[in-house]
Amino acid sequence: MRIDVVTIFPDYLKVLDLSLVGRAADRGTLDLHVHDLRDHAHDRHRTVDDTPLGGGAGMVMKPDVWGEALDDVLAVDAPAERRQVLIIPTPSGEVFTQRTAEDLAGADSLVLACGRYEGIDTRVPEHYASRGIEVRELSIGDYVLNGGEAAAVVMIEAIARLLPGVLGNPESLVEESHGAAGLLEYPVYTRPTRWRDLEVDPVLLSGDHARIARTRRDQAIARTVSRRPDMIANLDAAHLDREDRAMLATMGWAVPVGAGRPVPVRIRAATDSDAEALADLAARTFPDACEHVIAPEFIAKHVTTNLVPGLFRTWAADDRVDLVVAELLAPLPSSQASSGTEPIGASAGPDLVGYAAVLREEPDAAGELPRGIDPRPACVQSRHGQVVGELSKVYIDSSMRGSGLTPALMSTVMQQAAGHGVNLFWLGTHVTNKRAQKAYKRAGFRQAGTRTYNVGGQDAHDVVMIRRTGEGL
Ligand code: 6SD
Repeated sequence: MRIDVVTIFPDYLKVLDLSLVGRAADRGTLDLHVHDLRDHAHDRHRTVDDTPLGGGAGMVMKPDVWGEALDDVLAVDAPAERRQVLIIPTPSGEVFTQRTAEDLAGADSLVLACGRYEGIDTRVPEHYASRGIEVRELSIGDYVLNGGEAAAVVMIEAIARLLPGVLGNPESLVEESHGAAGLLEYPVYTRPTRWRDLEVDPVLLSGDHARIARTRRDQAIARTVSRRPDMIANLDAAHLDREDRAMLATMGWAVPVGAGRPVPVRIRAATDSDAEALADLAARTFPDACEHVIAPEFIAKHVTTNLVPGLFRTWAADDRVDLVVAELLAPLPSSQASSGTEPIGASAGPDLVGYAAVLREEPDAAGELPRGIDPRPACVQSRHGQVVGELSKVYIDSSMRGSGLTPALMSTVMQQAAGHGVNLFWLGTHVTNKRAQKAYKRAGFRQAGTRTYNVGGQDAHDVVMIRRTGEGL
């Protein structure tokens, strides 16, 4: 590739003679030429600037001087199959990204015109574009430099390292930040494994390549969430596996059913003012858990008698109950909203899409257990000193199936309950609900037995699953 740079400070570009760009130039992969703009100014003072027409601060670079310089450097009658691009660094250009670098690395020759002062007369890019030259006005970022030279150095380095033979190890091009994955690069470590009291994750030393890859991907996600939420909002959901989604959901991003991208959610402890929204959510999610096995009228009876706002109000006030909700922070596009019949702005309450509760088996002053707690099945044996909690349970709005919210809510509520002393969790879920059983298994639960459970007066058969803290995961 041939690169020509036009500038009033040719020495500025000498940094490119160092390091890999310089070596590429030595080897002939890169043919770099730097030209002094003042060679095309013909007055005594070699003037390249003049005052702005219409007034204002500073000076503007003269189009006649730039025209002569660029006419010299641009191969005007180059064969059409040779791609030549005129690049003008400017803070008002389109943003130069890795995609731009990849695109420009495919050109045969680049000409970079470095401005100074207030910039180059606007007719210069206009003129060359009208003569059929591909002109790109590019910004390397939202900050203002004194001239185009530093920006030119940045762009040349980013482009040159993509040229075949420039980078020693082309492998390192595959995995890097701002590649197609849409995530920042994972953090990297080398020996010593313990440095100034800082240890590296032992997984990296395990030799277990699948676990290493998973850990790194989780770290890349965590980093991107905290540093570049704009990139998370643009992730293509098709490239996110189940574990990616679970990780994202714990960090406040969930992928709704049928949505192409993650949306912001908040997983938080429920309060009294969530009661109405929780009852609504319970009414629309409870039937999913058992609709094919229990008659609709029994389900309806259970919902209207048990899953009422008063239950959630009591739970929010009871310190033996850990109640966690997932709240949508921005409305879903209407095609994905499950309550599509609601007029806009009708529900003033929080937009809840999931909840999970753990009820600690501990009598209050009056000797009463938490409201709604199920009798502990015989297959759940608690040894001395064990604190039992019923996971009762994880309900997710149909718009959020597979969004990662289920594992995120489960781990949040169990962590919270463990902090309140619970070390033996149990739950009951309908024998036919294999999807739920799989999800609980992934969360570290295992089957302990079965129970018969009364839903609105009708018996249902449940699988009972348990998990001790520190077990399973
Ligand atoms: C006057 C210039 C040319 C001045 C620049 C480019 C970016 N991203 N920030 N600042 C810049 C380029 C500033 O000539």
